[in-house]
Amino acid sequence: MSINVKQLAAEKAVEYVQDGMKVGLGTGSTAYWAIRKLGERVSEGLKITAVATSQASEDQARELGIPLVAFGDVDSLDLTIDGADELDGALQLIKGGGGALLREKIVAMGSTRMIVVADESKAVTTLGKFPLPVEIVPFAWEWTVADLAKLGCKPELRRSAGELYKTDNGNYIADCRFEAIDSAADLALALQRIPGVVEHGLFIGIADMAVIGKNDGTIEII
Ligand code: ABF
Repeated sequence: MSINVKQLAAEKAVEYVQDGMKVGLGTGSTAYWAIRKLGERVSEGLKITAVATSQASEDQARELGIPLVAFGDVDSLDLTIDGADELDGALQLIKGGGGALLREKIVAMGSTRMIVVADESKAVTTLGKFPLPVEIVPFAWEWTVADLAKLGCKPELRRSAGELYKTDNGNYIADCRFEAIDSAADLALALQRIPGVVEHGLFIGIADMAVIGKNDGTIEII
């Protein structure tokens, strides 16, 4: 029987959740396992409250009986557990493959601690093989895409079923192929200077720990 490395990592991360915590629930197929395990612990008596980064995660949490609160009812979170598309040894991440990067960043930055859960295929030496998702406003998107290209990437507007993909916030996603990002910090600054950019998928100085499930059944913690 093959090991589910996403489940392995996610369940390890859930060990860091303690009674009384306010928890941010991530999105994606790895975060799914974390939410499932949290639901199990809640049914065994763990007392937490949670907010979700997507409708899918909210629905899953509700089904499992994890108590959800509105953002207006909490001013910060203790811990967020979320997946990533790529991560390096300095805990710099690319996120947004699932299109929820803005909500994920708001939740992660509102948390005292963020734990990334991933399988070993996500761990890289240099970020950039995964095209960096950048959320942009639809207004004059052609200019924003041209500005993105000037940063040395090949931007492509994301499509879904032939239509331009829209985020939950009504924006577009430009997937920017860099191949290698030499300085994520410099790139983040350059992206912030483009007025049509709402947010980008580089998470720098946000994650505190990564729990990586490996194919041999072990777990690496960064
Ligand atoms: C979210 O889900 C993302 O930011 C990332 O795009 C994705 C990772 O998903 P998975 O765990 O399914 O690979 O966390």
